[in-house]
Amino acid sequence: MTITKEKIYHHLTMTSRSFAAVIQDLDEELKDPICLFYLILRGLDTIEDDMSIDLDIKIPYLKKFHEIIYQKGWNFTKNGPNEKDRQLLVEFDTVIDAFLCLKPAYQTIIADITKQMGDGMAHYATAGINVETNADYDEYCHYVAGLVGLGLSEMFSACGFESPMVAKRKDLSNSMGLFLQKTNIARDFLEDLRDKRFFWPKEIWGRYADRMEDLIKPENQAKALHCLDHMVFNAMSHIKDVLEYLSMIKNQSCFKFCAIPQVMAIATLTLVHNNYKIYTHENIKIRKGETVWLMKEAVDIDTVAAIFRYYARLLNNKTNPLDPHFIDIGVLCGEIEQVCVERYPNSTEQLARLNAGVLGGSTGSTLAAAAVVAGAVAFSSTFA
Ligand code: D61
Ligand code: MG
Repeated sequence: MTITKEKIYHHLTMTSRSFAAVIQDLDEELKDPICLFYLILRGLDTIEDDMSIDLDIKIPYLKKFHEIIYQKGWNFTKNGPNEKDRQLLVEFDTVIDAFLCLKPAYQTIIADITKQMGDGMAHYATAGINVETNADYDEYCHYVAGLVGLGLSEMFSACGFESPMVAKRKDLSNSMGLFLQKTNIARDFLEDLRDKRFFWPKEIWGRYADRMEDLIKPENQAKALHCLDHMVFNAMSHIKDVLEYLSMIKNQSCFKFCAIPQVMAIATLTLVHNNYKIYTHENIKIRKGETVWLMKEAVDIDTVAAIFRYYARLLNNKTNPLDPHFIDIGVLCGEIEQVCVERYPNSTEQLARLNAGVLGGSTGSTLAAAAVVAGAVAFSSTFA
């Protein structure tokens, strides 16, 4: 049993840069269930992501993965040698053993979400099916990330840490996943293009290019930045829901677990915004010092609201007035500011503290430098 436990947390640290720390800081009751929820979906995603597996093999595995997690001894060795999390599936029997030790209520939630996600992935993996419309984009992101939010909310409510209302608000739980996934999809354009995975909806990129791969041509730079601006605007539409969801979370360990990925996402989106490097470089990431700062500060709703106000201002200042969504982004940033001032009045005081720290303190120099590198006219906000 202890052998299995060690293996599980080994798999977690091997497969996740961003989620390993927040999962390990959860209260004892939820730590193992959420760790296994993560590993099972990461296993499923490792089949989805592998473009070297034939569709007639891939699709049945995606659809039956929710049954596979009950089959002691099962593992999978058909991933290509370079697939990043292939080892997790090679040793998946250790994940299954630990899953079968969970309380049945958690097993049921995990299996149910795995079934829905596998069906959705199978649909979008099918030849000839692509992310065409904005509605498709929301649907695909619901399958691969929104459903994770739904499952987590069910776990929070099932164990009594949070009110039943958290599980009832599926719309808000879904938005938690969509904001994270859409930020990744905007950031990972070049990597996904290289692997022939197309997640940007044609309804958006089709307004700026005839073929998606034309966006990286140097002569299309202006169009490419307009398209990116559109993708950033689309992702930002979930921010108000994210703040409302976070305001319902009362348990401290659940709050940090939920809030840290979201503040990392708004910081990442601010870095991505109006940044041509998205089309020329893979692995665009926020700096280590900025991550450390965010993980330290994202402890309560007032500070998290202040962090969102901070980045909304920075992001707004990076918008080019010639961008087609210059006004739309300005309006959204204004709405974020307004919602925060109305519902989280203490965020104003927190924002002043954050700005003072950024301008003066030791983390400050890192952040100010990051803002300058990002090309922002930092701290001179239209809202100030
Ligand atoms: C609160 C806290 C964490 C939340 C949340 C609410 C709501 C949703 C999510 C986490 C899910 C966010 C997913 C965003 C990152 N995207 C990916 O990892 C893509 O794969 C999606 C399918 C597998 C989802 C696995 C997952 C992720 C985070 C979890 C979790 C399960 C379970 C519990 C807690 C967090 C992306 O992966 C790229 C890659 O292979 O690295 C892709 O293939 O598009
Ligand atoms: Mg995937």
